[in-house]
Amino acid sequence: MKTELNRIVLSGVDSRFALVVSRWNDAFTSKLANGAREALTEAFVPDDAIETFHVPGAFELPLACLKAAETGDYDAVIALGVVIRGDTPHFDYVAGQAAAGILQASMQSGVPVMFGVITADNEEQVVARCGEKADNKGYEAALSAVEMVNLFRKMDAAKEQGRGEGKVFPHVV
Ligand code: INI
Repeated sequence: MKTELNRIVLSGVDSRFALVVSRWNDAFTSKLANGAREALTEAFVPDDAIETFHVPGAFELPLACLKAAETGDYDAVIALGVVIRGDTPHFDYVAGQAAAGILQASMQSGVPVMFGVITADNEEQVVARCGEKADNKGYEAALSAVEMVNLFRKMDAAKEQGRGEGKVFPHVV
């Protein structure tokens, strides 16, 4: 089942985002980047609040994401890549390390780093995930990035106000 998108009103106002895009399978990753930009634009993020960086392949995404996150210039980082099983016998290494490294970049920096990487058995599956809006993994990752930024703002605000003994949603038991 697909992630339910647009389930809440998201605002990316006053937030900055970094897109880290793999050049491997560029014909597809460029579509992911376009999808991500579209989602950010719809969340009221101006163009000049979106920075794009390119890396050679998905394996290089984690380090570049960590570096971007550690600048402190971005509220969230969005990693975009495409790894196709048919292309390489080391698919599992590239895809697995990209996923693990992206999570590590997030945990290490404390900045949300989104996993906008398509891992697929063949090109047909990739095409299906590079489409429009909810059918575009970049669009989905960017919406999730905005959601995380909103959540962190809410958590920070609640902490500052000392509400609910540290609970973000004091009404939730
Ligand atoms: N990188 C990808 O992003 N996708 C792939 O499908 C892929 N294949 O098939 O090998 C790929 N390999 C390159 C890898 O990400 C590194 O750039 C390379 O190994 C240099 O470190």
